Amino acid sequence: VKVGAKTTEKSLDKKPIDYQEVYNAIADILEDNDYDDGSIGPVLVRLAWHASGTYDDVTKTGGSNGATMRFDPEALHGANNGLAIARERLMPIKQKFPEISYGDLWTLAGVCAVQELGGPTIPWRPGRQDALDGKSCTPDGRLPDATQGERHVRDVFYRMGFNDQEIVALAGAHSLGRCHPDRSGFEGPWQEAPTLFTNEYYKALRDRKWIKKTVKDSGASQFVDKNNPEVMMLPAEIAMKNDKEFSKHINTYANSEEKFFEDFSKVFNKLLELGVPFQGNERVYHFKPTTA
Ligand code: HIF
Repeated sequence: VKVGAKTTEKSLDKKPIDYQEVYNAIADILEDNDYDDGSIGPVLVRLAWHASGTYDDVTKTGGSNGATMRFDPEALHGANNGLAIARERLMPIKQKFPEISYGDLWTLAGVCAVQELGGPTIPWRPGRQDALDGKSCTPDGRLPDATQGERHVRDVFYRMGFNDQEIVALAGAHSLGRCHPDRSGFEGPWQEAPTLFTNEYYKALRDRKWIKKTVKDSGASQFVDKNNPEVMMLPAEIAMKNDKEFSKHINTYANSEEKFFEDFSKVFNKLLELGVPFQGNERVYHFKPTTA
């Protein structure tokens, strides 16, 4: 029996997802004048990264596949404080495109936020499948602890499979967003324009005079710019600045935003794909920014 095109179409009950449409829908909800600095983009980038950064390259566990942060105990891990807000903000998108997995949605949202806030195009492909419960939640402690030093940063990112250059290329994402005393205990943005993706983070880290300060509400120790105490650096970042190998790369990216964008695009894509069981035939998307 010859199966006509019509019959074939009818028997497919699922319409393929147009991920550019999902991207556009997320881009549409980024701006919010009542939230932080006027955009929910930064917290979406943090959600994408915390979903992915639990990956362990030795046991091949963790990562954005499964979207296990929806479940306890991972939802309750201290490192994920404040990310329920990001997950809730994406629910209307999930309702509009119910076929998308949470892991795909969260990582796509991170890509969208970086691009819409002025960053480079990040290649992205679908393929994450949702876990049905919290059985594959990762143990607490896989994400970095900002109170620690460069040895700890290396331990955490080497475990994911990154090298020193890649760690520093990722770090520039802190050009976005801010710390919240009620989430991490730290306070403030890393530089004065927290809704613009630029290489200003590296310039600030390299060139400004950072002095130690205690956050009043939490008692946490952080570093602030001597000339503008509103902006901050985490203890882990000052430790990186004082590390010879890390500081070499900080200097490279402070000198060239172009090089930063090129390397960030590769390394953020790598982060978001850690542990994802791709079939190999997924289309790679290069999303068109809505601002262009
Ligand atoms: Fe962050 N990060 N991060 N981070 N992060 C915070 C906020 C953001 C670390 C600690 C913190 C990366 C690496 C590290 C973003 C993106 C990335 C906060 C503040 C802390 C403490 C949370 C809060 O109080 O709301 C440490 C120790 C890291 C290893 C060096 C990544 C590279 C920079 C991997 C990355 O992409 C973003 C975006 C935010 C801002 C969130 C917001 O709500 O504005």
